[in-house]
Order: sequence, then structure tokens, then C-alpha cells
Amino acid sequence: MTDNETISRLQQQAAQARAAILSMTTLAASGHPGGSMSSIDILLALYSLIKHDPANPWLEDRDRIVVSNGHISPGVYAALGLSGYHDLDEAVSQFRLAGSIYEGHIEREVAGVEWSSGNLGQGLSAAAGMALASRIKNVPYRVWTLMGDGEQQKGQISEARRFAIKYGLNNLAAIVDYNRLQISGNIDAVMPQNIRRNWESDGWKVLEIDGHDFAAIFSALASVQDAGLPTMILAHTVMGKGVPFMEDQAKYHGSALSEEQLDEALKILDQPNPLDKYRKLRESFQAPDPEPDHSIFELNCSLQPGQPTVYDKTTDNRSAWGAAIADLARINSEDPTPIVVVDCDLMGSVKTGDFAKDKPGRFIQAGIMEHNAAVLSGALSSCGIQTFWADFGMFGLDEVYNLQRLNDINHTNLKVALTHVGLDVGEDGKTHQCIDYIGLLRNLFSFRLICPADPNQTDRVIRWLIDKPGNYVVTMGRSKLPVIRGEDGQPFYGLGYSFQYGRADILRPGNKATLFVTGTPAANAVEAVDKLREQGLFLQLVYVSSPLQIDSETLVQAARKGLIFSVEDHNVHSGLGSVVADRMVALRLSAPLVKIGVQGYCGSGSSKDLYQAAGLDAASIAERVLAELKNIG
Ligand SMILES: Cc1ncc(C[n+]2csc(CCOP(=O)(O)OP(=O)(O)O)c2C)c(N)n1
Repeated sequence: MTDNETISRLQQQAAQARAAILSMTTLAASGHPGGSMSSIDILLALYSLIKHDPANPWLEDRDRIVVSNGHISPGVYAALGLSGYHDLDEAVSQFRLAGSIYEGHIEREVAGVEWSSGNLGQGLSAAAGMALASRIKNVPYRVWTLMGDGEQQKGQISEARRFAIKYGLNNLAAIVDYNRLQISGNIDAVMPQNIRRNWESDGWKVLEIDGHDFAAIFSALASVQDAGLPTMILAHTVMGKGVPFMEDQAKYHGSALSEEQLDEALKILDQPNPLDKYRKLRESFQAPDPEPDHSIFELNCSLQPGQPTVYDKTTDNRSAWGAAIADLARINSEDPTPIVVVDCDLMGSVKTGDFAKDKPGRFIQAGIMEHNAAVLSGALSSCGIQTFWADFGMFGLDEVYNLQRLNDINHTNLKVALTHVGLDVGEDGKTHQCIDYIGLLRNLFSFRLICPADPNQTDRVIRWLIDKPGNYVVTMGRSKLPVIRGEDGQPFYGLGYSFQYGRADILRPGNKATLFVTGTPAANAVEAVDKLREQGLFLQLVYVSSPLQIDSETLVQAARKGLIFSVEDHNVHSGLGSVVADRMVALRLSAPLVKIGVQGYCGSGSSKDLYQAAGLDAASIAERVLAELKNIG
């Protein structure tokens, strides 16, 4: 039971917070006051209850509050300010101002914000990841998720609910701000649903309370802690609560008061009107230089790479990845940083079976719920866990592109192992051919992409990756691939090789022209170049394992030699060829470039047949090279 003193303190804070919400939105002439005011009592109660230290916001065993409806940023900034995380005047005066951390939707750069959000429907997945991390790391804490009621329409929430029940995440709770309004009006008119029954049918316990009654809120929060199963509190609230002319008005979901209305509202709330002071602070604001330090979000670990495995016969890259991750988990089993693998019902195909067998407690079977898996994996990786999510390219990237973008924004440390990329997917056809991964990942500022050429390079890349912070995607096809060999016939990526991000590998020296190749067609390109050598035509062949960061020196030398080819089983408009073209322009290089790649969706067929049809088998590559060389004379 909470004492009257606490409740009356919170009531005073609630009036201050409402004044701050209204002031900052009026000052910025935009933002979301309505939901901020309906949820502010819950936020203040939560921050007053949880285990945290605003002076040390990143303590590992802190309780976490994930705000899924990130548009209620005014409410979050007000609650954090009043809880001691920052100077509230600073947040009010800088709200939505260019260069400020107090963005329109909440960002992790603001201490106390556990997860950047704005795209609705994903916060429960992030919270589930954090709740699971508590168990995996054996660090006890609770995770609370605040969500909107309109937001409940998103399907990903049901994925996260099921996941939480399957994994018994009893340290996880959700609170729904049930103000019955969303942008377009009443939630039942926009999209009818039975929120309570939906949660209960997935196995959650549901409590209903008045979300503006502090005693009721505290009693619900207390009973959640003893519930013994994931619990949702359906908090009946009023949009715009506290200012009668705003109450229950959908338009205040996303519109600010005029200055006159603000003045009136502040009188109702019995709060001063310091708008002039805020305006002056806003005018004098200077964006911090340098930018916020993101290194606090980095995974810090010393996992060991173990001994390389050398493959000397045809092997699929995905098996090499599966063997490497199982070995890494074994040799690092005593390390304080856990290695976790997340799967979406594709264990056999993405080759994580050995890992799952050896480390069942570290293998997370997330089902066919990729949107949940993407965010959950990102959140796990943000909690000091070296997290690998293994999936087909189509599902681990294309299907969830915006959620990987969200991971990027959240500075996570996720490793995504994508198999079945390019045309090399077996006979599954075009829905399964991930031929746009380079193009997609070019848009994500922190993600790095590694495309190993053969099983040896795959092994080396996974071992290199094991202690790296940040977000990486590693791509692999499906087929067994020949080992790439040097001119001496020895494995090119053998024992003497060590991986370096961004370094291109010269597989064959030559002076006539240069082929840049990435992905599964590597072996075909080697065969083509070796055939042309037999005819006395010496082409330089460069393998690009880091297509987002092309080695400038190699490109400069290639341009000096003349004709350049890019070879990839990727959409020819957005892949390696485009990266090469961009870099050439940036480096002011002038050389003809021929892009050999996928020109349209391909159908079903064996990989061999598909590569032939796309002009990516050895004979077609050689033919095309000869034709282009003849063309330029
Ligand atoms: C995935 C996604 N779709 C659409 C939006 C745009 N949007 C922002 S808030 C909102 C309505 C949210 O309603 P509710 O959850 O009830 O929040 P409240 O109106 O109570 O603040 C929408 C559609 C979004 N942010 N994310």
C-alpha cells in the first residue's frame, strides 16, 4: 500500500508534468499532448516505484520501462525530468528542436529511455527481449511496457504476447493506456477489437484499473509483481486528462494548444506560465558538439575466436556457420557474455541444430514470428548478450526491414546470419530469393554486411565476429560450394588468412580488366577467369566480402586497368555494381563499368539452372566478358 504522502507528492508532480507537456508542445507547435496526459499518472507511479538510479541510468540490474507508444514523448520527458534524470526546463525548451536529444519520438540518447520507439507495435517485443536477458544473464530485474490502446491493433503485439507466455517471462508486465481514442477517433470505430480477451486468450493475466487513481495504480503494480505470470494492466484513462476542454477529444492526440489555450490550461492546472523563459532558452540552444556518445550502448566482451576450421572439400557456407557458432559456444561456455541464437522455425535449414543441442538454454525458438524476433533479438543484444538471429534472407531482412532499421536506431549489437540469399535458395522460387540485401542494408547507417565467399571464409568471419559490438549481417547461400583456391591450388581462405572488414581479396591478378564479385557466384567467377587465362586473357578477379565498404585502393587500381565488371546474384540495380559506381564517382575514377546481376524475379529451378538463366554461370560470365572487351575494342 502506498502512503498518502507519496500519493499527494505524485499528484503535485502530475500537475507539473501536465504543465510541462502542454508547454513543450505549444512551444514546438506540435507533438502529442493527449496520450501524454492520459498516461502521465501511470508513468509517474512507475518511475517512483521501480528499482533505478537516475544518477547511474545504465546499472545492469535496473528495472526497465519500455514505452512502446513513443509519440507520448512529452509525457516521458516530463516524467523523467521530475524523476531526476534531467533538467525538466531543458527538455521543455528543447522539445523537437533540431540538434536536441528531445526528439518528437523517444530516443535512447535520453537517459532513462530504454528503447527508441515511434513505429507502434514493437515495444512489447523489446521488453520481452530485456526480460529474457534478465534470466539468461541471471541478473534480476523487472520490465514494464507502456502501450497505447489504438496500438493494440498491430499484429506484432500478439507475437510478443505468445513469446512471453512460452518463455514464462514473469518479470514482464504491460500497461495499456485505455483512453479509447486514437488519431481518427474512437478505437472501436477505427478497428474493433476486444483488447482484454485478446491478451487473456494468449495466457496473460489482465487487471483493469482507473489509470488516474494513484492508489489503484500502485495496488495493480504491486499485484503484478506477485502474479507469477505475465500481466497486462488495462488502465482506463481519459485523453487530455486534467484540462476539461481537452478531455476525450481525439484532436488532442496530436495537436498542440495555442498560446492562449495554454495560458488557460495552466490556470486550470494551477501552474505558472513560464513560456517566455522557455522561449529564450529555446532561442539560445546550441546543438552539442560532438554528438552524443553512443559507445555506452556497445557490447563489451572478450569472447574467444577459437581455432579456425579449414575446409578442403565442397561444403555449404551455412553448415560452416552452424559448426562455427556451435564451436564458439562450447569454447566460451564459461565466459560472462552469453552467446544466444534465435531461430524462427528454420533450425534445420539455417544449421543451428548443433548449437541448439549443445546449449538448449541459449537457443531461442521464436516461431514464425519474425517481427517479434527481429526486435526481441535486437533488445537481447542491447543487454550484454552476443545475439545471433539466424533466418532466411527474405525473412530476417526483407520481411522485417523496418524493425532492423529500428535496431539500427537503437544502437543494438545484433548479428544476423542470413542463409538462402541470392538465387541460391533451392527450388523455392521468387518469394524466397533475397536479391536485395545489399540495397536494403545500404540504407542502414550502422549495419555492416559480410558476404563470405566459401566455407573457409565463413568460418573465419564468424570467429572474427564473436567479440564485435554493433550490428552485422552475414549472408550465405544454400548450396554446397567449392573451396575458393589461390593460383597455387591451396584454399585461398586457408590457415594463413585472417578476415578484415572492408578488405577486398585479389583472387587472381591480371591486367586486362577487373571483375568484382560477391556472394555465391564467386566460384563461377573463378572458373570463368581461369578459363579465360587458358586463352591468354588475364583478368584481375577481386572478391568483395564487405560490399558496403569497398576497398578504395583496389578500386583505384582497377580503374587504371580499364574495364570493370561487377558480378552478383543480386538485383542489378541496387547491389555491388551500384556501390562500385558510387565509390568510383566519389573517388573521381573514370572507367567503363559493366554490371552483371539479376535483371528480374527468377522462377523455380536448381541453382545451377537459375545461374545459367541469369547469365551468372561460369560460361556466361566468360562469354559476357569477352563480348564487352570486344565492344570497347
Ligand atoms: C506502425 C505505425 N503506424 C502508424 C503510426 C502513426 N500513428 C502514430 S500515433 C497513432 C495512433 C495511436 O493511437 P493510440 O495507441 O490509441 O495512442 P493515443 O492516441 O492514445 O496517444 C498512429 C496511427 C505509427 N506511429 N506507427
